[in-house]
Amino acid sequence: MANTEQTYIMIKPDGVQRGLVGEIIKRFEQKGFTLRALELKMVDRALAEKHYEDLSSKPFFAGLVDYILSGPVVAMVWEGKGVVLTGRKIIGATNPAQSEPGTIRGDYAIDIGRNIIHGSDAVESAQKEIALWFPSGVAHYATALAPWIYE
Ligand code: 3AN
Repeated sequence: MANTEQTYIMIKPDGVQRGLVGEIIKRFEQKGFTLRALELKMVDRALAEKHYEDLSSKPFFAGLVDYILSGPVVAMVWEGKGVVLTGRKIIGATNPAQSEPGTIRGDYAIDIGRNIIHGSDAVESAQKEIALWFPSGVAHYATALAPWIYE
């Protein structure tokens, strides 16, 4: 069902260290999306390299992996109609210099290599990333939100 589309959102170490966890969660919550999973964790190198494997040939890959390992991340699953695409809009363009004000990166980041947050770029990659970061699955808890969000 479209209302149960899910995406993988991760607050990177800079976002955690800068105290932006609450602000980021607030934006997804207030939009009307549902939080389905959340974990604060240190990432191991194998997981970081797997997550970014499509970028492994890029010159910035080693630095990107070290950055993700540099402190705890907040791994989350968010759910709702169109959450993958809308989540990307809430986050803003990859390079904060091109992110619009009002987006997370547009409001809080300057450098592409310290851009605070990750969001899956397609439904298919979201499913892969959720399975990678939450291998034991995502529990389903009832929420009273749906009748107030969807017609
Ligand atoms: P997005 O995170 O918006 O999906 P991707 O998948 O192209 O963007 O890049 C993944 C991550 O790699 C970015 N969030 C950023 O931290 C890093 N990155 C991308 N391009 C560069 C670059 N030119 N220099 C340094 N880091 C980069």
